[in-house]
Amino acid sequence: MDEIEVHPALEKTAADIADMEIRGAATIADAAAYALEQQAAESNATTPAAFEEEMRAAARRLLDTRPTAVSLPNSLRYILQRTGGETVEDLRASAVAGAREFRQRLDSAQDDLGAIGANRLQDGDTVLFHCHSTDVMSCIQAAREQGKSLSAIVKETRPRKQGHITARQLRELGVPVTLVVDGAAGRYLDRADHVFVGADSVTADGSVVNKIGTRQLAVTARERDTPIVVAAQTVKLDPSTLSGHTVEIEMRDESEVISERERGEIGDITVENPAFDVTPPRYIDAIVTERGQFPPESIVFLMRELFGEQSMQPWESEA
Ligand code: RI2
Repeated sequence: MDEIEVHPALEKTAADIADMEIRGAATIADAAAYALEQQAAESNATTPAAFEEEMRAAARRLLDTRPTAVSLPNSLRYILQRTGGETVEDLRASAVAGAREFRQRLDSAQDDLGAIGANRLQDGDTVLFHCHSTDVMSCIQAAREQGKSLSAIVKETRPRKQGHITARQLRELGVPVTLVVDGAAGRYLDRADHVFVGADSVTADGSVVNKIGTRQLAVTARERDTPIVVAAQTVKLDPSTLSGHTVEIEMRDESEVISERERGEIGDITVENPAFDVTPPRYIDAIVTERGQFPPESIVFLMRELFGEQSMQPWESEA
């Protein structure tokens, strides 16, 4: 257990990520980077070793929140690998600069990705959506700015009904929305020209880890020949999968699925609430990143280029 106290603002960010007050892979990465920046800026450490140990403890606290979205460790790794120097002030300045650079890159990556994803959309197209993804919304916003008229079918996305967030934002972009329950997606795929989903992590073999229900949707979309596009900035690429690690699927509380009263009425049952699933590359047409559009099977080359030589866990304590 960490005995080092982290900054109260970082503690609050960690709690908000765990409670999903802060959610969405890119938004989590941005909030984590900002929290680490605050930790560095306001650290009272008096020696370089104490400063570095404090930063590692802060990163571990953030990592403890949710296990699946790789954007979180990728953001912490980016900053810790750029934190260096002989004095506390050097370390502080490099950590703050690293965090700011990371957040700027995240912002511009989403804009660049949106412009590429928008090219897939034609005027008059209907798009089917699952859950809520800021990377996906960036594609839609760019298409709307190009003057394309679109229609939307939005899956409710149980258990947390995050489709409602997508529906609201699509209305703000002037896109007419039809909201459907998850089980109706197959029927409505006949009306859709594309399925657009986000990602929490993308593995080296091109599998996409995303909100539960994505796999079922992708299999049905493939069967109907409806192209399925994944909008995922490169911060969603999981470098640990290059060396055979697997992505942990977060299991959330059963209270998101069933109330205590309902449970009592049913009797003795097990309730499971996995937040994510894994869609194999054969069901995905393209992964759209800020570096261009890739067939899922080729994403490994981009992953090697971006993460090839990096130390995997800079938040581990030094022996
Ligand atoms: P952006 C979300 O997870 C959804 O699964 C979404 O597709 C993914 O993060 C990516 O979101 P959650 O945090 O980074 O809502 O594109 O469980 O915003």
